[in-house]
Amino acid sequence: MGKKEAFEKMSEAVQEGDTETLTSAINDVINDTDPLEIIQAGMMPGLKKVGEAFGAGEIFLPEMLMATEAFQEGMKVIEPKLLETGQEVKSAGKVVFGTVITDIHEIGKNIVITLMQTHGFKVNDLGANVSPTTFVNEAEKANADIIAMSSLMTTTMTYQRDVINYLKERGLRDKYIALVGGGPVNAEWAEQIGADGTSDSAVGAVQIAEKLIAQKKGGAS
Ligand code: B12
Repeated sequence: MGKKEAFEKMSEAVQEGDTETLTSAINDVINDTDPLEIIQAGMMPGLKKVGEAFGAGEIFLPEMLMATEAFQEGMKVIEPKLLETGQEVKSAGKVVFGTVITDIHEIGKNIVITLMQTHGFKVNDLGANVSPTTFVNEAEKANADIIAMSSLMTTTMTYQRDVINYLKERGLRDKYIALVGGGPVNAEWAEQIGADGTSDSAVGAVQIAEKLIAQKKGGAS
């Protein structure tokens, strides 16, 4: 099977929540395809269509859940390959990463975390539904460089601002690089709430993290 055909099959399988077809299409190409390309060109288009159909009222929560389950099973096949591509480099920096309070979407966060790990970041995954207090306490405990927040809903993105305000309240704002991301987040929002950066892709997230860490370390010496 050609790559294009395999990617189309993956997208359809995600939409149908068909784990078996998805994992078999992934296995067909995994040995000679960039694992990130499989996620981006094969699996994510399927999830995007599911989101659109849900938004349009054409499908309901159970279908969205089935698509999620298939996606996550697919990730289990891809993740080891993705981690293999990472070189053992000295720690690029420490990150605490979570999805904001009342938001349980984790797929994007998990992809960004895996890619950060392949680039030498030490990431403490706080999971989903993370309160501002937990973000900041965990960052303090880990002596982190970066606090990274994911949010997938317009109704929860405001909690990213709460984390930043809470940092300010505790007099810790300048100690951390604050990164924000997730579906509704863009550069304008990041600037508005006083975050240090954002990206709409996992690759971009790693690049901005690397850039800001270099600036921070450069500035500190
Ligand atoms: C999968 C999914 C679910 C799954 C989540 C499972 C899980 N464990 O994650 C389930 C089925 C549980 C779910 C539940 C709900 N969902 Co939902 N869901 C989705 C869906 C289809 C895909 C999200 C996703 O994973 N995308 C793929 C990932 C890879 O993309 P991503 O998260 O954006 O991440 C990328 C970038 O943004 C970036 N990134 C992500 N995080 C970060 C962080 C940083 C720091 C940086 C730099 C970058 C970065 O890198 C990632 C990789 O490229 C979206 C539709 C959509 N188009 O987004 C709806 C969607 C987000 N859901 C929606 C809704 C409404 C809900 C529910 C409220 C439904 C309900 N009635 O119960 C609940 C919410 C429950 C809650 N309290 O959170 C709406 C939100 C609308 C809004 N208000 O904004 C959407 C947009 C669907 C729609 N069109 O209506 N959902």
